[in-house]
Amino acid sequence: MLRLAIQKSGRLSEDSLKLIRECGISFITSSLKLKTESTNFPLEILYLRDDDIPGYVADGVADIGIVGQNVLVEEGKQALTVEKLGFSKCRLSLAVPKSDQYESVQDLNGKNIATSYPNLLQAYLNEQGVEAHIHTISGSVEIAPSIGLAEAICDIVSSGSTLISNGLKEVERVFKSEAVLIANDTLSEEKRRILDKLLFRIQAVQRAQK
Ligand code: PRT
Ligand code: ZN
Repeated sequence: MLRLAIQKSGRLSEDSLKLIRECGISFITSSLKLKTESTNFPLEILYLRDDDIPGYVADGVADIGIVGQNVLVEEGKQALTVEKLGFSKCRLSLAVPKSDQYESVQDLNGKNIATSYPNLLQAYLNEQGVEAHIHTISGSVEIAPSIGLAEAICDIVSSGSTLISNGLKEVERVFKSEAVLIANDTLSEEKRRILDKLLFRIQAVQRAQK
């Protein structure tokens, strides 16, 4: 039996469950349950916070998982990636107040930037040769400039409407993300065979959608 970790409730949940169902794998879900077993495939599903998924897969508590590349790379676990899944696409971007004069990323030198992705942001700033102060906060990043916590933010954007409604403009794209399938790198031969079967079905689903 292979253990798959998916997000319990959030932007990845619905499409993760949909993909598994499209692979012909049946299971009964209940919002109260923390795990469920498939009735027709050797798969057990664990429902977790997305941030915990890379760690659980790396430690072998779960064998495989579905998570956003933003979380995976922030946690330094990109080596676990097996397959890109094409949903939950978004980007990590820098944004500043709409009324600010902004010419280039060099304008961020010496500034305070609020983010939940300090590692991805630091890597980007190093690449660009910018020295800024990173303030790590766990949520509501978009309000940081208006409360005087930071002059800029670095946050996940998809439609861009959250930035606009907070009086901010997107100025740099730091990282592009989509959902990926990840796997523990020391799976038993038997689990590896089940994963290969699952991957074969996922690829068939993806081909059919093109
Ligand atoms: O509770 P748990 O920890 O599991 O969930 P979470 O709240 O940390 O994550 P969740 O469900 O918000 O997002 C899960 C994953 O979905 C992220 O890690 C991304 O890979 C992906 N994703 C795709 C997004 C978005 N689109 C997105 N728009 N994650 C977050 N957002 C947020 C963003 O933070 C901002 O507040 O939506 C807002 C911006 O959206 P727009 O459309 O207004 O630009
Ligand atoms: Zn999370």
